[in-house]
Amino acid sequence: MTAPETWPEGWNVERLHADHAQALRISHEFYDSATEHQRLRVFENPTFGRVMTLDGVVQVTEADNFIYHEMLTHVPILAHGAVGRVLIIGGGDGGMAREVLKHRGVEQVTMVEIDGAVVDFCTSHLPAISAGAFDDPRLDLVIADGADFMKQNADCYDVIIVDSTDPVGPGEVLFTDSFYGHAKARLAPGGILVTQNGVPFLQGAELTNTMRAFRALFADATCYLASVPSYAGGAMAFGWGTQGAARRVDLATLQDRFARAEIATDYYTPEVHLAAFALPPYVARLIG
Ligand code: AG3
Repeated sequence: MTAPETWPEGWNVERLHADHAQALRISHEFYDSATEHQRLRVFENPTFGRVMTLDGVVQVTEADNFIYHEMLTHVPILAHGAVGRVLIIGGGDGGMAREVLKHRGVEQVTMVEIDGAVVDFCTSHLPAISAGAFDDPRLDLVIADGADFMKQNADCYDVIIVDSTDPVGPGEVLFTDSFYGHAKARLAPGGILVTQNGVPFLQGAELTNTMRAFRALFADATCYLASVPSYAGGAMAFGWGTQGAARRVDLATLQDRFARAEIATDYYTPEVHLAAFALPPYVARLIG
């Protein structure tokens, strides 16, 4: 049986997977229109707060975005220990920049977002996500294709964060071997690449492909996990690639760095950080 043609009015139905859908009730609609690149919708849900979807797929919610953003920023930044420059690919809602900029040692953040409309609409309709990040003088916002930028740019970064959509539509190029190769070339010595890699229970092939590419490029290639309620289907995987030894950082060192950073978190702790790299066998098998 195929999914019904029409879904109940007043719900956002996410059809990212062949055999699974997720619906969120819309208690108030703020915006729903096509940008130059994709369909963008911002609405209110009583449990998740304001929600932003791209082509129907939940990207960010006010209530649970802290999990995703804290884990893609504090894990690589604190594992590295001396991050000055960060590159964010995607991240138009500003949540990633918000968490990166909490690190006082970070001098410069370059954010490359393909869709300027996402930045504009999130700044006006979801200001709590960026929380002022776009006004920080350390942030350099570039509206451009992330894959082109990675090819053409010559700067080096201590951490590169790929905050992409899923590998359908505009985000697809951000999951290719050539993109990962260009990203590696933009890492400073000891630099770390982290990526959004989907929910492995439902998107196993995506993780397998990225990890195959990472293994060919990096001395240390793996993924780590966190469960984000609005990314349905179980834990989400984050790709991790580096030539350095940042993954071997011990708990005491992380605790010391985290204490000095004086950052308040709702998900990240040094203990959660180390535990996130423990992979259940169903995920370990997918990464090969
Ligand atoms: N971008 C990642 C959304 C991935 C959703 N995928 C899924 N549910 N499988 C989030 C952007 C937040 N800055």
